[in-house]
Amino acid sequence: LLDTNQDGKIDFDEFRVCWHHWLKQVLAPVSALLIIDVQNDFIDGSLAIRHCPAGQEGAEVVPTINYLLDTVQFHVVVYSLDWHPPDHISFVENVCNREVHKTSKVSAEEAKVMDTVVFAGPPLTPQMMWPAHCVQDTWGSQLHQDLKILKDGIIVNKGTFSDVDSYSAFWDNNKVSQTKLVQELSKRNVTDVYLCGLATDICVGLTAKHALEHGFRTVLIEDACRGVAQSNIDKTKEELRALGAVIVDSSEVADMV
Ligand code: VGL
Ligand code: ZN
Repeated sequence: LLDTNQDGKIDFDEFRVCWHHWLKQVLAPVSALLIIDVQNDFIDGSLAIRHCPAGQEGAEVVPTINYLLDTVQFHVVVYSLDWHPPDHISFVENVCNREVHKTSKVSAEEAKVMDTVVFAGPPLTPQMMWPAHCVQDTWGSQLHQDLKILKDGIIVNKGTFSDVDSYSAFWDNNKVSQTKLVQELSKRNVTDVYLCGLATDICVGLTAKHALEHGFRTVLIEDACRGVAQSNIDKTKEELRALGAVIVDSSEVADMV
């Protein structure tokens, strides 16, 4: 599989790339469970998933995730938190305080939840509108009270800058800034990431996509996630499969790690 030089030696650079991309995954796998945004606002608060078209209780992920934490020996556990300042760009309540670009189909006056507004840049940012949610240091941004919190779990905040949203726990939506997540995983030699939490078709999905781009073996634990809209959940799963992700049930994970 590895090309050799004319003198029959393996090229070091090529070995290094192969090591990072798949030899390590076979010879020295290190697993991480990424628990995405299991926060009050997505469960009982302003963006509760039970009020969305897919209509299931966000809280249903909690016992499944606790079961995974109790029965599977992940090397690393990460809790991501949607962690917005009060003046965040995604809050529909803030539209009138921001400059909307002339190309925006929706004006500041008519903008409502789930409309896409284009804000003046740079960069021009099409932004889906949400009710205020997961404001830093409020009840809504706290992890669900029944979720098991490991004392050596790593907390990763995202969406912390006022002017850009961040569905993914890796990159912001403009792919300009990164959270500390990839650094935390890399320094622990993580090769395989397992994803669960809220919402399948938004934050879990985009985090999984970015995990694949970073070269992690990526596993979505389907029954440990809940989503917003069924058609988007299906689309997300199809996209992730095409990109090389594996989609499993929580009962299958113990045999994989
Ligand atoms: C999310 C909408 C806005 C999510 C975050 O965690 O899926 N959705 N911010
Ligand atoms: Zn958010």
